[in-house]
Amino acid sequence: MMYKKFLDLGLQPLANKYLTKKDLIKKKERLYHLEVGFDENTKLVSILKNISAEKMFDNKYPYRSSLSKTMLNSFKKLAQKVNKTFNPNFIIEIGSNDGSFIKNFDKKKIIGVEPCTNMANITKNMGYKTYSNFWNIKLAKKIKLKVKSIDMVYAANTISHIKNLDSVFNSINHILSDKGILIIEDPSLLECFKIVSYDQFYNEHIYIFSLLSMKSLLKKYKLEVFNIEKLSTHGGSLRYYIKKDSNNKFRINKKVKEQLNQEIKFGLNKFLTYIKFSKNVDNSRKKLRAIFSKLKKHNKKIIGYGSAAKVCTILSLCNIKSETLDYFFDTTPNKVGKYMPGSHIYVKKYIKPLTNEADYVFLGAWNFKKEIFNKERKFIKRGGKFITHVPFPKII
Ligand code: DWN
Ligand code: SAH
Repeated sequence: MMYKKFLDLGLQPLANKYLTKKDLIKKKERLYHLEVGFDENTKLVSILKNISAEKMFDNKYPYRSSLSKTMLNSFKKLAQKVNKTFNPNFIIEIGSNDGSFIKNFDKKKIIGVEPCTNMANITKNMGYKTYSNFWNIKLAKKIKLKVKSIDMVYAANTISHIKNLDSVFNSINHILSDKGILIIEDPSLLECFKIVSYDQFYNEHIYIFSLLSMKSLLKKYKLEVFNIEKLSTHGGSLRYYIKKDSNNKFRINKKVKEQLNQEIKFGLNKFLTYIKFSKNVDNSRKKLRAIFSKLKKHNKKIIGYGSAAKVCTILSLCNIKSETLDYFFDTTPNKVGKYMPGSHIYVKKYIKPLTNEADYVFLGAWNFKKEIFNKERKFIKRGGKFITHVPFPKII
């Protein structure tokens, strides 16, 4: 792959490595230069430097999908649809995290693969067979010896985290029955570019896929997208329904062509579009900094809401630290009481809806704006203000 660099996001920490007070004193945090490139051949977009997976996905991974109602609902809806439409005999979920998807299925019909042992233990304790491993051919062979026919593989927000795509798809091909289907969902590059959500890039997100790149990738493995769904989760995602080339049971839905046309119309096949995006990011950075400076000049108190991994990219790029944002509210047990990587802003436990904690609240988890604004409607009604950086920096 020949990636042409188009975006420089500066020095960034690992976005899920929260620090204790002790860590802060010892200052043992490492920063990595985060740059993003485009491969004109495959149309794949990737960060340029990769950090070892073992470093990022260990036994202390804090992120839990189940803490967002939006995600729980999205997984539940998909489970219902899958049962109705495909009625699979046996499913494997890659990147099962804390079980938000697999808990919708019978324990005999699904297994999880999750390298973070603390997360894998959660689903094991729920009674689901879970392999605490990275997805690779060795594991695929091991599982295939035990389960006869696997007719569905699902991976949400996970394939984008795995560097070696050859290994990912060869292993899936090995395990998936000829009539089986693969469902992948990940943030959509088109949506990311449209709303300048440059925070989709952080060290865990090695790739941001488009249908264009997914299609060209899959060809190599004799796999094919036969349908897609646009999702509003994670700021705009695409769900790809994929089959083996040899499987003629499914027709290619016209949505596939429509999405491809939209991506081409937007220019995702041209490097110039990527250069434009980089300029948009720079403008977004300047505008957000201007908003914060102005508010601080007027001595306003600002806090953050939702210490998402994505927030790290914004805070590091815009050089926002605890002088500007007093603290972040978050619901994640393994984040509260610790300091955010890079910015070292303190994470406070979110207990109840906002009252008058601050003049302005920076929306870190902007992708759950609907869920959050619904929860905080009283605060908003009383004139409480939020700051967001998408689709452009503004106060709402
Ligand atoms: O790709 C990934 C996605 C699936 O999850 C991983 N690499 C890591 C993670 O990314 P993220 O941290 O950017 O995801 P979220 O789901 O946007 O994070 C939201 C954060 O906000 C979580 O820490 C939970 C928190 N939250 C909250 O405090 N109150 C969320 C909601 C909805 C709330 O009401
Ligand atoms: N599927 C969940 C979790 C996404 S977070 C959801 O959509 O909400 C990304 C998950 O991928 C993490 O739990 C991480 O441990 C897992 N992951 C990262 N690399 C992986 C790999 N090589 N194989 C399997 N899972 C992996």
